[in-house]
Amino acid sequence: MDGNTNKYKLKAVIFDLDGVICFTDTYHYQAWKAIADAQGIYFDEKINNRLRGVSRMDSLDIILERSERSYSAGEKEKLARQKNEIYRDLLKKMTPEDLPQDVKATLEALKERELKVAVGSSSKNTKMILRQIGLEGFFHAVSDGTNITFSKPNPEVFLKAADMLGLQPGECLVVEDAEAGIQAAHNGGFLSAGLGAASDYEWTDYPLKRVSDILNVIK
Ligand code: B16
Ligand code: MG
Repeated sequence: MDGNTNKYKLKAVIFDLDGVICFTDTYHYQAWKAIADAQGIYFDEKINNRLRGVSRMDSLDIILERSERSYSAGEKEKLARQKNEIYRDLLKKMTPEDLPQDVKATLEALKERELKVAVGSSSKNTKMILRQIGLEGFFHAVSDGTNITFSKPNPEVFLKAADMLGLQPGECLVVEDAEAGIQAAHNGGFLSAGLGAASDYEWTDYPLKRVSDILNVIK
């Protein structure tokens, strides 16, 4: 990444949580699968991929697309609450061992280079997850599902993170694994780096094979 070609020099990296910093996606899948099975609704990994970066209630709406009946607002609230209870029980199993070494080393290297680091996640469980994996208090800013009204692809979660850091969007690189997240970054005027399937979405500025690849492109 050539900082000179950007309007601003990069001063911060905003990390998505699920699918970038750690792999809670498997726990989301298990919890939603339990809910879908109990309701007799078909659910598979392909549908699960559509839930990446999407809020809990919007995720439920995607799952209910396969249902033969409609659900009242109250029923939906109950299902979302049950899913979250199962999910949080699974999260209790996480430890600092669930922070990939590549991610840990990258976060430390960014701090050594005096870049700011932040989290931009749709999850309302972000603080619990950071605590479980030993990253509580590590980030300069944490923007998550508890401080936003609009979920990705709305850029609110990243705009709030930039605001907490006192920086402009053009000064921050967003690292994402989800199409909704890459779109959110683009919509907010951020540069984006995409992992996995997000490495070749239309709005992805920098494809990554692993998180540490961002160290090769940030000067
Ligand atoms: P919660 P991210 C997202 O996290 C997940 O990818 C998505 O599957 C989940 O529905 C969403 O958080 C909300 O999570 O139910 O814990 O509030 O990728 O934005 O870090
Ligand atoms: Mg994600």
